[in-house]
Amino acid sequence: MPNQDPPADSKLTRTKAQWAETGKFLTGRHARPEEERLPPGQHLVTSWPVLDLGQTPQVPRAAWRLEIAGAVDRPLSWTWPEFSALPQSRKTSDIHCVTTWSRYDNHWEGVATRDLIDAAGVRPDAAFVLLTSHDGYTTNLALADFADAEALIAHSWEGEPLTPEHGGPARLVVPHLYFWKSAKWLRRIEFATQDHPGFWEVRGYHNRGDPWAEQRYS
Ligand SMILES: Nc1nc2c(c(=O)[nH]1)N[C@H]1C(S)=C(S)[C@@H](COP(=O)(O)O)O[C@H]1N2
Ligand SMILES: [Mo]
Repeated sequence: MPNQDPPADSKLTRTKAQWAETGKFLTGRHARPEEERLPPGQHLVTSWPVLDLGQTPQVPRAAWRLEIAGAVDRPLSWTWPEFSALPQSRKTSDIHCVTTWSRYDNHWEGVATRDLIDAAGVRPDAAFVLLTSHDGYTTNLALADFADAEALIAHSWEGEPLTPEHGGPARLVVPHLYFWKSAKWLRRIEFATQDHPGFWEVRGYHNRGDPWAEQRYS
């Protein structure tokens, strides 16, 4: 299985942590998603850039497991066939990356986070979610953001299986927050009563990451 140690800081990681310190890309504007589709300081792209810590875990679907842990009635470790047997959803959404590119109308297919929450029996005292990936990446979300109606664990994009570069076999997609919250190569979802800041959140990125409020950095 791919290495699960937290990744060592690379030059790119140090550069991005420095952007957080100096407030790079901030425009100081605050917009509303109902009025402006493109958040402040973003520009549109039509390609789909690859951004990650530089490792591309290769996880065959046969070896893939998705662990559901923490404040749940039914801790689980789903195999690919079990995950595929859950209710499947199709959603169309925009991507907003904190490095200022946005990409409209991405067509995703996968398991809605709300269906996953039902399947696992998330307990009423859970308020936070910590995601862990096969490259050692982590990111944290409020349960309310994770459970957004547009959020899903995606296995397909534009009708094709997600490629390893973009987080296949399965990744999170939470389109109303900056894309660093959308963990690629997902392997574990932990529901918790306390918040546990993730990889970028401890390196100066905002804890929530609302693009329209330009919550790039903390
Ligand atoms: N496991 C993992 N997920 C990750 C990352 C990462 O380094 N590792 N990078 C995040 C960041 S900063 C961005 S912008 C998006 C990029 O997704 P993409 O490469 O599919 O465009 O993945 C996010 N999810
Ligand atoms: Mo990013």
